[in-house]
This record gives sequence, C-alpha cells and structure tokens, in this order.
Amino acid sequence: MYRDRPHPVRLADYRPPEFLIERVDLTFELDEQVTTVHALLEFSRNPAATRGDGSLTLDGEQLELIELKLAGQTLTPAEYQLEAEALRIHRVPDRFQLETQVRIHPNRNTALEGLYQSGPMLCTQCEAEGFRKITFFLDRPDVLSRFRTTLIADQDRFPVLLANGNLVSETRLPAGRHQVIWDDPFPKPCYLFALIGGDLSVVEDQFRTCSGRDIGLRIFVEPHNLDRCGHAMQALKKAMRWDEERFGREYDLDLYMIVAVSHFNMGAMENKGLNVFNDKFVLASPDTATDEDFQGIESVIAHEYFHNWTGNRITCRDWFQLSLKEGFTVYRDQEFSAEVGSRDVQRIADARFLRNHQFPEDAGPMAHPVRPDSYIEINNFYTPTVYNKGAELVRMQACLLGPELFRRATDRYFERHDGQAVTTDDFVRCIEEVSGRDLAQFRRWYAQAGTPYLDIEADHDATRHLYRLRIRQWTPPTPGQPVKEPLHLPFALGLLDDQGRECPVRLEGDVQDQPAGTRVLELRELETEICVLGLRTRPVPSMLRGFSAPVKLRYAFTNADLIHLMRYDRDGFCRWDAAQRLQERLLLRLTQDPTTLIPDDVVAAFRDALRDPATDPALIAELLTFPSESYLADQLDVVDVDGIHRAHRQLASHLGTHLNDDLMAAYAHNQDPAPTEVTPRAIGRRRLKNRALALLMAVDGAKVFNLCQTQFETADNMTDTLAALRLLVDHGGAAGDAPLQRFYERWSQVPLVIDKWFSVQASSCREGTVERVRGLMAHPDFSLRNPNRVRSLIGALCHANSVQFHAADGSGYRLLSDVVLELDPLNPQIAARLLKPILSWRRYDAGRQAQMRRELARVLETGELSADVYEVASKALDTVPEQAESS
Ligand code: B3K
Ligand code: ZN
Repeated sequence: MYRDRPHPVRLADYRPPEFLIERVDLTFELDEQVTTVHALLEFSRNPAATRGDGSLTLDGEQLELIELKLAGQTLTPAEYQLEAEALRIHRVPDRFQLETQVRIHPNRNTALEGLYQSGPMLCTQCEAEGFRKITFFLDRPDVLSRFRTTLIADQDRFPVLLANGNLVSETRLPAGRHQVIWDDPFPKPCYLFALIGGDLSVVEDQFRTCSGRDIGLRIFVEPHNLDRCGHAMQALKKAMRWDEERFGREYDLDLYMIVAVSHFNMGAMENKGLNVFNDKFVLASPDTATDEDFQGIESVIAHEYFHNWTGNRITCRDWFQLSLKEGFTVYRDQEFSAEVGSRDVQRIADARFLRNHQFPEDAGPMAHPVRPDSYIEINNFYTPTVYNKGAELVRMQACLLGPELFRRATDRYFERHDGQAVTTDDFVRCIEEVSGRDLAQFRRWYAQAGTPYLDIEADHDATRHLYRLRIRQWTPPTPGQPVKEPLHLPFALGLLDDQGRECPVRLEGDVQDQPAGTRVLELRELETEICVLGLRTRPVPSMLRGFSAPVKLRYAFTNADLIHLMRYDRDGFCRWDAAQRLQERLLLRLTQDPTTLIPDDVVAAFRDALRDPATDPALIAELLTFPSESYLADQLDVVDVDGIHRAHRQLASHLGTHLNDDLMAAYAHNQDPAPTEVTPRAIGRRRLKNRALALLMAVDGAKVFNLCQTQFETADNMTDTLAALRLLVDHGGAAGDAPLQRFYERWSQVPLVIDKWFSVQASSCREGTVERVRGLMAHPDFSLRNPNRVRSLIGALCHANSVQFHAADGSGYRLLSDVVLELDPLNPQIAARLLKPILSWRRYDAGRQAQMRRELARVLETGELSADVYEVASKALDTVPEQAESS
C-alpha cells in the first residue's frame, strides 16, 4: 500500500544485475497459517555488469525474517538493513552462499500473488513480482537460476505436493508428514517458479514427441471435477503437436502438469512444467460450459503451452519487454486456433477484440506503446496493447516476410536466444537478418502508442483505365507522445469488379503479370499513392485484407460498395468488415435520429447472407452481429449511451421483423442434431441459431417467446441454455425471474455456472440492473475474495453493460468506486482492472463526466491506495506529472 507517491520505473534506467544467482535450493514447510521458507542461494558477481558499492539488495515484501547467514555465518543487525520492500546486505564478496529463512501467511494473502490459499489448496502466482512475497531474491526476469524445491507438509491435508521440473523423491516423515523434492534442470527467472499443495485428483495421459520421447501429461483438479478435464487434455495434445509442426518446437521436460485453482487473478500461468490455471480455463462439460468456454480452454491451454518456448526457454530481459513473450505467444495461439478451427472466424474475433478493447485503450489516458517506457505498477501493463497489439506486430512481420522466411526467422530466434533473457529488439533483429530487410521504421510500432488512421481516397480514370488510391496515415497524440512518426505497414489490397470477380492489382513498373487476387503493398510514407493499371471499370476496393495492420481505415464506401463486398469478397475479414460498416453507419444515424429510414437494399443484403448455403454458419452469425455499444460509443465525439442502446434495439427489431421468415428458417435449420458436440461446425451452427433467436426476440411476439422458453427448458447444452436465459432476462419481469430461479437451483453446486448466473443478471439491459447488482453483492454466494465472482458480477455490469452502467443518475459509477475501495486492500490487481470503464470519462456528456470524475477523485483521495489503483486513477485524472516527460 502506498503512502508517499509511488515512483515510476523507466526503461531508460535498465542496468544488468550486479549479481547472478546460479542455484536456488528452497525448502517449504507448508501450512495455511504459517509457512516457513528456507532458501539457499548461490550468488556470483555478474561479469557483464558494472561494479557497485559492494553491497547487495534483495527484493522482499511481507516476509518475516527469521534467519540470515552469509557463507554459513549469521549476520548481525549491523551488517544488513531490512526495509519494507528490500533487504540490504552492506558488504558481500564476489561469490557467496546466502541462507535465509522467512515466515509467510498464505491464508492472509488475499492479493493472490506469492503463496496463497485457494479453498483447500495452497498455490503460487509469481509473475510479475510475486516471488518477492515468498523469499528474499533478485526478483527480475534477467536473473536465471536452477531451482531445486523441497516441499514438506501434512500427508492427509496435502497428499499432492508439486513444483517445477522433475520429481526427485518422495519420503514419509514422522508425525503424519511427508516430503517431496523437485528439480528443474532449466535455468529460469523466479517469476516462473510454482508450487502446489493439496488433496487433488489427477487425469493422466501421454504424448510422444517428434523425436520419440514420451511425456507424461497430468491435469490436477479437486476430486469432484475429475470428469470435466477431457477437453483440456485434448487441447494440450493438439497444441503440443501443432507447435512441433508449425514452429519446430518440441517439449523439453518429461512431465507437463496443469493444476486448476478456483481463486486466480487472470486466466492461467505458464510456470515451467507446472502451469497453474484459473479453473474456468480447464473444466468443461457440455452441460456446464458454453461453446465460448470450450474455445477459451483450447486457446488458453495452447497459449500457456506455447510459452514454454516463447517466454520460458527464451524470456524477457525486463518487464518493458513483456510483449516479447506475450505478443508472440498470442500470435501463436491465434494461429493455432485459426488452424484447428476457421481462419476467417478467428481473424474476425481478433479484429473485434482489438477494436473493442485495444483501440479504446490506445485512445485513453492509459495509452502506452507495446514496449512501454515507464510504469508505476507492472501488473497494470498486462494489457490488450501489450498482448493483442503486440501479436499484431508479430503478424505484420510474418506478413512482410511470407511464411517460409518467417519460419526461418523464428528458427533463428529460438536457436540464438535459447536460455537467454532478451528484448523485442533482439526478436526484430532475427527477422531483419534472415530477410535482409531494414525494419528500422517498423520498430516504431513498438515504441509509439496510439492507433494509426489510414484516410483513403480513390478515383478512377475511365479513359486511361487507371485506378488511384491515395492513402494518408496519421496517429493522434497520446499522453507523453504529442508528435507521431509515420509507420511501416503491410496493406493487403484486393479489387473486385462489378461482377464481384477479383482483378489483378497491376502497378506501374511491374515486370511480371499479376494474378488476380490479393497483393500486399507496403506503406511507409505519410502519403502514398497507389496507381493500379488496366481497370476499365471502377472496382470496389477490398482493403486491409485479413486485417493486415491494426489501424482504423476511413474511406467513403457507398452502401452499394459495402453490399458488394459483403456478397462477393473472398476475404472473410473484409466481408465481415463491410457488414460492420453498414451496421455502424445505420446505428450511428439511428442514434442521432430514430426516424432514420433503414434502406431495403441493406436489409436484403443481410437476407442474402442468411440464405447463402456456401457460407460457413459461423461467418453468417458474425455478419449478423452488430458492432458493440461500446465500440459505437468510441465513434462519437460525445457518447450518447441511451441513443446507442435504442439504435441497437431498433435495428435488431427491424431485421427481426423484415427477415422474420429467414431467421425462423435459420433457427430451425440449425437446431443441432448433435447438441453436445463442440466441433467448429456445431459451434458455428449454434451461434447462428442463437443470433437468429436474439434478432427474433427483439420483436415482441408470443410465438418466438415460446420458442425461447422451450429452448431454455429443453436444451441439454449450456450454450443454448444460457443464450435463452439471457434473452428471457432481458425481456424483463417475471419472464426472466422464474428461469433465473430454476437455473440457480439446478446449478447451485457448480461455482463456474453460478458465475454465469451472476453475470446474466449484471449484463442485462433491463431497468434497475445497478440496484439488482447491489442486492446480489449481499447474496451468500458472492464474495469479493474470488476474482471470478467479482468479474462475473461487477465486471459484467461495468464492462459489458454500457447502458445500465452509465445510468444517468451515476449509480453505476458509485457502485464501481464503492467496490474498488473495498477491494483494493484485498486484491489491488483486480481493483485496478475494474476501474477501466471510467478512465475515459472525458468522452461523455458533462453530467456523466462530472459523476465519473467525482468517483475517481473519491478513490484517489483515500489515504492508503495500492500502487495499482493509484496509477490508473491518477493517470485518468491526469495528476501524474511524470507521464508528460516519459516520451
Ligand atoms: N503470463 C501470465 C500473466 C501473468 C499476469 C501477472 N499479473 C499469463 C499469460 O499471459 O499467459
Ligand atoms: Zn501469456
């Protein structure tokens, strides 16, 4: 907790560590109330660092020091200094052994960082800086050590004791205790350390690697969850095979373990050989998990597995380089999902996520580059920018090189940097060397925050058969970066003729004939002119195919252009983008003026999409899904919360009315013959069916209402049950109350389903939701100590329910700040994350602005805020002077 203003850490101040720790030998005597940690550390001076004053400073927080020995000699109080967050030893030799013993209290650890208790088990979370809450250490990612871990605990309460690496021995001890020793042969930074103690059941399987080694795969869960691990295990095996084939990466240890815990701040953690997971991303059966949950599990399991190479074998030099591992690993998991599912649908999901979450971050007070240059609390920088924009930077480089060269570049990266802690620059250098390209300008993407705009104009010269595109790029200023430089980006272009056929993109100076289809051009200048030859008629441009760069493209498409692209474009992203643009245009007009006419040809285009037998149902569902209310809000100078919501309903009800027969047909046709199957095809059909139902439900009518109720009552998979429940609840009143009650009774023993019960209510647009959420906070099943619960109730209201959260009376803001103030002393990471939706208060009308500011100020005035909450709240109110200097 901070009392004085916390100081920012700056990239420019990076220095190599003065000491390295070659070996770490840890012994834990585990107990929920008091755990003792004994550490034996082998230090040596780092030859690559400049010599300091001969002292050593270790990180350590909330540790009770009970023993401190250097080279076997207990240090006297005069020889060291213990501070709140550090242990300073005044004089140390060049090589020495340090021995410490500390006490910690897992049951009091509500921040879920370090060693903590989750239900009956003990577990750890060390990234980014949690290891310092376990023992005194050089808690930084560029100190790589070999770890040996001895765990001692009561045999009955903690029969399973796990740590990183290979099992060395298991021994029974007197007094009902036992001891288990683990050894990890791979040097690693301490943020990858993990241990687990608990009474867990295990699902076992095997994987034979490409070189013929057999790897034991184990998923540990609480005994009653044993039958819900099958999907996670399949996903793990798929990911292991895929990484061998696509990136040539083989697994290295003999054992790969995953443990599911129910109290976890994020999705999962890639600790070496011992991944710890939020149980939401492990446990699934068709009756309890939605399709989205199944897909989430597959991609998070893959993501953590891929970290074994991108993160663990090669790690980050410092936390400013976080995107080195996160951006690359997200790219890898996106590619995996694209290849095991549908590439188009995956790319649309990537683009939607970026537009809904990363673009607003880039336009708000917390905007930061993919490689930030300063932070107050690193936990605030596990962001869509570092993760998802970071993945886009990797993707753009892959696009510039093409698949073969890119594979050679990643091979070189893995070979050169294995076992090292490196920077994003080291990654780009491998790409440059292999391709012979100069990526100096491209590197700006890592350092420059903000989403670039591409403003495009086109004209066609019918006599000279010339088509000209003029592209101007610019990036709005962000905090600390008033002036932006032009970026280097791939611009994938296709041109469609009036029959919807692809034209060749033939440019002046081409020596070879161009085939019809996509051509990847490169933009570098502020203004670029592209002159395409040989076009008799004016084509319709299909731009940024595959979302080739994370930018905002502005071009005066006509409705007819967009309908043409929606109908004919072969590029799934551009087809979807055309549908989004049509909807966005209509929705924004309806927001301003509810009497706006909805053109028949637009409705007809959606009808055609619904009827198209050649299109994947999942893609049709995407075409019929409107841009979110929060995305539309971002397009307005002053957000009109209620107008946008009304427009959404109006367009849904218009389509529901005018496409009634086709929607009914799609609903009936996609009633799944295999309702518990989770193949991409079955998932796509359920998505389309439930989107059709939602549009139909936007029109009042007994027939469809009964359909929805029947679906709720008879569905045997959670996707259909939940889709129907949401609609019934949104409908309001008793229509939703009885199903909610039934749902609760049916699932009261399954916490992950009860999370859904909370979130359906909190994300409902029905009146009085804020009050209802306040009421639910007093429900016996609600607890601020479980992050999944907090996200499912408070997160759902504040992050996924614009119209109710931004209620004009300010009640949503008040609820949020009340929760943040209560949660901050318990779990600062989650508290800081919750604040996100009010950080962009400047974008709202004067009344809401004042209310949001008041709540932010109320939070900030509190005496003992965490650094996490202090950083976001103060940056939102612009009270951090350092920010301006940090460009
Ligand atoms: N590396 C972890 C995230 C740790 C977050 C710490 N606040 C999970 C992941 O990205 O795979
Ligand atoms: Zn990750």
